[in-house]
Amino acid sequence: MSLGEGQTEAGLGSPDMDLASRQHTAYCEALSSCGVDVILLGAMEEYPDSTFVEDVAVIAGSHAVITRPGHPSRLGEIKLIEPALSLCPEVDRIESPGRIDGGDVLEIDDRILIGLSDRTDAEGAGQLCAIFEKDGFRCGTVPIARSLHLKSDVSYLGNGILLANSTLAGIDEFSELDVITVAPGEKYCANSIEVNGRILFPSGFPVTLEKLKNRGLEIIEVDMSEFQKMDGGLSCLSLRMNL
Ligand code: CIR
Repeated sequence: MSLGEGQTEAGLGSPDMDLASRQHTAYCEALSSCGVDVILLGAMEEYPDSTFVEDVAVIAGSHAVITRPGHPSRLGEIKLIEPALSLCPEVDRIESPGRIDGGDVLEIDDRILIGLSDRTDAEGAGQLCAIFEKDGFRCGTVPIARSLHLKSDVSYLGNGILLANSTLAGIDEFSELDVITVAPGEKYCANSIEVNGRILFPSGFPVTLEKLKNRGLEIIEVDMSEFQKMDGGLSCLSLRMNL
């Protein structure tokens, strides 16, 4: 496992590979427990960030778009994602010079919001919008200054509920949503996922966890410590398809 050689600015030290492997297995089991069929992809040792598979494709509905990841060390990951997307009836791709990481793409019902970050530029975002607008999505962009990706700071939990860090909680794009603000000091847990009505949520963030439970949300906690060391959020370990 070459995970520890990937890109990171977390400053949390090197991941423990055995623990990372066990955490990945537990993550897959959590997905399975939500009634999802999990397809496990083979390791790509030459691409240490390839476990963060969310960045190399965007799937909305049953339409997949292969991205052009924004960090040069990750560009080659896209060549191996295509076979895994063969279940999707429609597959498009972002063309050069556009750059976009899937971590910057947030789907909110019939809307797609794209973060313009160090990894995602206006050209890449424009191409993605053009593709998904044909499917009836309303698309827009939002600048991301302080985080790796848009979804480092915000997650859509379904039923009009959004979980967001205070930096983004109040923006106009979310004005019609029921926004739960992440507790101070718990920034990492803003990245969570809703799967068939349950929320996969990183363990170790008790104040925000309580807020979600108080809303009646059903939570499955998943330990993400070793992936957090590599700047990876919970969403980025999987691509979710609704076929
Ligand atoms: C990177 O810097 O590209 C990886 N180390 C982390 C990517 C995390 N991706 C995500 O949260 N969508």
